Amino acid sequence: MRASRKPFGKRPEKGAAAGDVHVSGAEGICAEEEAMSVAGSYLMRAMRHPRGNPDRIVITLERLKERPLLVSALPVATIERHPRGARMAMTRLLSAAGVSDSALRKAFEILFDGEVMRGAAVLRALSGERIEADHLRGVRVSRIGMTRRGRKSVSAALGRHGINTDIVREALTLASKVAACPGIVAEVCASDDPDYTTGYVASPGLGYVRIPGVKRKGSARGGRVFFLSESADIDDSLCFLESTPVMIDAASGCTGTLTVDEILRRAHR
Ligand code: WAQ
Ligand code: MG
Repeated sequence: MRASRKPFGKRPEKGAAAGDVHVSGAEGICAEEEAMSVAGSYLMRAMRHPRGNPDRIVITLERLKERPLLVSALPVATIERHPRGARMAMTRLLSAAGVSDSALRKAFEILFDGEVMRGAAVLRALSGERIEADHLRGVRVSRIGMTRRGRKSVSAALGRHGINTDIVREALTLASKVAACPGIVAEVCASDDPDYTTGYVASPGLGYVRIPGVKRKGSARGGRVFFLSESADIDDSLCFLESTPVMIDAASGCTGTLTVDEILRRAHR
């Protein structure tokens, strides 16, 4: 699903959707008999979105031709509020995962200073070179979902810590697919919902690390940045993210709050 609206004060260009403001997007994998109710729930989400009223909603359904790849969810942890701020926590985690200072600076600009994108920006983890072709659209990770078994096991693990919400489950599903992408180094995310201020850093070694207070309440900024290794083949990585169907089939556990040091100590690369 993709919901957007025309920017205020500008006359829409003829037939163009390119300059539209992103309101909401969602994607999933479901059985054919669930398609109607899933599409209905996406429609409802688009129409009641805290980012405002869309004037265009597109829902696309595709029949999958290949069996989804089954992966485990990343292990989940939440960090304690960092004394030097959430950005410092993000910086320490991403540096540990192998992201350079210059790539980090670029990522923060994209997340907190730029126009909200519909998808994710993709940067080389060392040079910070921006790879994706369309800087407003970015790369949209699609064809993601959970098997019934995966949903049960993830819901149970998250539920023990009171975080079994749609937002967390969907973000964990996306991050677990991204972590399985060839050439991926790490991901950073801040929600674009004005009232949702918890973001995350994820990587194959760190897992899914939730970071409270990454932005001010009420701010409609946010975004995602994927960091790729310098040697990653762009076409392979982007094709995996956009097209390969991936489903979460099991949880890998969930812990309560930890300090950044504790997370770095238990991380594996
Ligand atoms: N593929 C690529 N980028 C995406 C996708 C996607 N499928 N969906 C969203 N984005 C980008 C886009 O730029 C959005 O503006 C940005 O990410 C944020 O999307 O555990 O709600 O859907 O409590 O607002 C994190 C949960 C929630 C933390 C993230 O993201 C937690 C969230 P949102
Ligand atoms: Mg959002």
